[in-house]
Amino acid sequence: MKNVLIIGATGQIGSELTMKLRAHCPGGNVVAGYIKGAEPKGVLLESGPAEEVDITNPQMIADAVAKYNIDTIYNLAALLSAVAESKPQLAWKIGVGGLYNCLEVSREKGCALFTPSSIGSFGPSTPHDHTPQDTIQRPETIYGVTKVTGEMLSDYYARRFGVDTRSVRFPGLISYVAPPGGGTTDYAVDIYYSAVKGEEFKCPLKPGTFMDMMYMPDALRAAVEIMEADPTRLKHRNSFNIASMSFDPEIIAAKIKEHVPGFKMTYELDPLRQAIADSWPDSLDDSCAREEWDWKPEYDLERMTQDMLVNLRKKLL
Ligand code: AKB
Repeated sequence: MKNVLIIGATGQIGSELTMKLRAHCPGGNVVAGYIKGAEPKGVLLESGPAEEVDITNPQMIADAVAKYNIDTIYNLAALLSAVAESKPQLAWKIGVGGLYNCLEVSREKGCALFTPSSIGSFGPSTPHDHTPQDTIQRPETIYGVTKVTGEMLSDYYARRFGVDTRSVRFPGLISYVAPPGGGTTDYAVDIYYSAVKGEEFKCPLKPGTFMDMMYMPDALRAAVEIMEADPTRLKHRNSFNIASMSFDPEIIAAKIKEHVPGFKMTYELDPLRQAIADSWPDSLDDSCAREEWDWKPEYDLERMTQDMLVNLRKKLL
């Protein structure tokens, strides 16, 4: 991977992945693809090229690929699970229509393509504990439907046309850099902001709601490592379970309290997010990723909490 196009480069994952890849691919072009109204700023803008690339416009993708001789596309455009429920048509247009555009450009120009899937690709009939790599995927959200469709379409393009499509199923991602927007797992980011600002946190999910979560540095490393993995070892492509920690609101609140003794959490449930979270796995089995490309997380809840608190204090206080 040398010349990379990141579609959705100013979002929660994209803003950090762009910077990581710019450091990782010296001498290459790592292009920050953005949409109108979400232009890159600051170091993201100054450290490399940027192009307007609307994923629903295949010509814009093809033009950026041709202009920078792109060999790898990271397709990070998506509406997250909760917001997608209020705009299902747009979620499909971006999640599936946008992916189709990326696949077609990749087929024509010979690009490798990364498109994240999610724990949201599973549903209530999936085994909830240690969810296997290959299992029932009958999600009940439009987000999940786009993710399962995306996994299957990406595998089809790999089989049928030889497009090098690869993917991981991201858990809820936690970071102090760019906030998520409209996800079911967002509470696990918001809780740290409240703790550092000295505010009481109103948790939208009830105690006992377990979900997989991951610290952003591990997620970024997974996104790079899967694209650089030895293809002869890959039995799966779209998409690998990856995991590092699973907790419920009580566990993360107790961990924060160890570091911020005055921290207080109360509950103000969001029925939509609760229903989505209840339909998702409690914990994933990531043994295939470990076996096929040596995936291994570096952050557990304690290490992540220390790092989040140190960096959020620098950012907010
Ligand atoms: C969401 O909550 O929608 C995302 C996800 C787990 O895919 N963070």
